[in-house]
Amino acid sequence: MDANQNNDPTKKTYHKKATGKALETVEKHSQDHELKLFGSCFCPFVQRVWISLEMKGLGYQYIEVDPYKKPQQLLEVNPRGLVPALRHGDWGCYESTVLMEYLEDLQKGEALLPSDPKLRAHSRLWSDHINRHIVPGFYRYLQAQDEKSQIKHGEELKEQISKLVDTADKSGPFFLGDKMTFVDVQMAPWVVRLRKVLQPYRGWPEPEAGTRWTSWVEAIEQNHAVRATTSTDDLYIDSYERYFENRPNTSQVQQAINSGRGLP
Ligand SMILES: N[C@@H](CCC(=O)N[C@@H](CS)C(=O)NCC(=O)O)C(=O)O
Repeated sequence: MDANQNNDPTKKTYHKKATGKALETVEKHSQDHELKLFGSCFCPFVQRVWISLEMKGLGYQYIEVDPYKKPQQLLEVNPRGLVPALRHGDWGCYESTVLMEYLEDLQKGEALLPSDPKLRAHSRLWSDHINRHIVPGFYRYLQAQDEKSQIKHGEELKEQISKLVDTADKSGPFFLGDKMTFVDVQMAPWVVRLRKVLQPYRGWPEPEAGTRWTSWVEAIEQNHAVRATTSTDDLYIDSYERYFENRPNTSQVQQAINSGRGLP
C-alpha cells in the first residue's frame, strides 16, 4: 500500500507503469542510451519533456521511477527527488521547463522554439503564465473540497486559460499557428488532464464546438507525440483520486497547494 492510501486498500493510488500507447513508447525506449529520462507515467511535468523528445525524434531511454519512494538513481540526478530528471552521459539536470530548454539547445531534430528573438521571448512569457497561473490553478480546483471554493477555483482556472487562448494566433490551431511549438508542449499534459481528470472529477465542460479553444484542444489531443505519451483513461482516474480527495501524504505539489506556497 502507498502512504496516500492511509491504510485503506480500497483507495485508488498512482500507477507505476504506463498503459496503452504510452506503454508502447516506453517499450520502444527501454534500451540503454546515453540520454535517460527518469519519469513517472502519471506525471504531467514528465509528459512535457517526453513529448519534446518524441517531437524531436531523439534517441533516449525511458526509466520509470516512483518519485515518492525516491530511488538512488533519481536522487543522484535530482537531489530534490522530483521527476522529470534527465541524465545525459555523466551530467544530469531536472525541472521540466529547464529540461525542455536543454533539449532545444542540443539543436537536434525539430525546433520547438521559433527562431525570431521576439517570438522566443513571447513563447517564454506565456510558458511562464502556464507555470505560474494555469498549473497551480488546476490543482487548486481539483483539491478544493467545498462547493464554494470549487466554484471559485474553477472560475479562476477558466479565466487564466482564456488569457492564453486570447493571446494565441487567431487561426491556429496551435499557439503560434499551424505548428505545435514550445507553449503547446508546456500546456499539453494539462489539456489532456482537463478531459481525463477534471471532467470526471469536477465536471469540467467539453470544449464548445466552433471556438478557438476547441480547435486548440483537438490539435493538441491529435498530435502524434501527445498520443504516444498518453496512457489509457483509467490510469489518470486512479492516479488523481488522491488529489480529488485531497488525501494526506499525496505529494509535494498537493502540500504546496494546501499551504498556499508556490509549487515545487
Ligand atoms: N517544478 C517541477 C515539478 C515536478 C513534480 O512536482 N513532479 C512530481 C510528480 S508529478 C514529483 O516528482 N513528486 C514527488 C513528490 O511529491 O515527492 C517540474 O516542472 O519538473
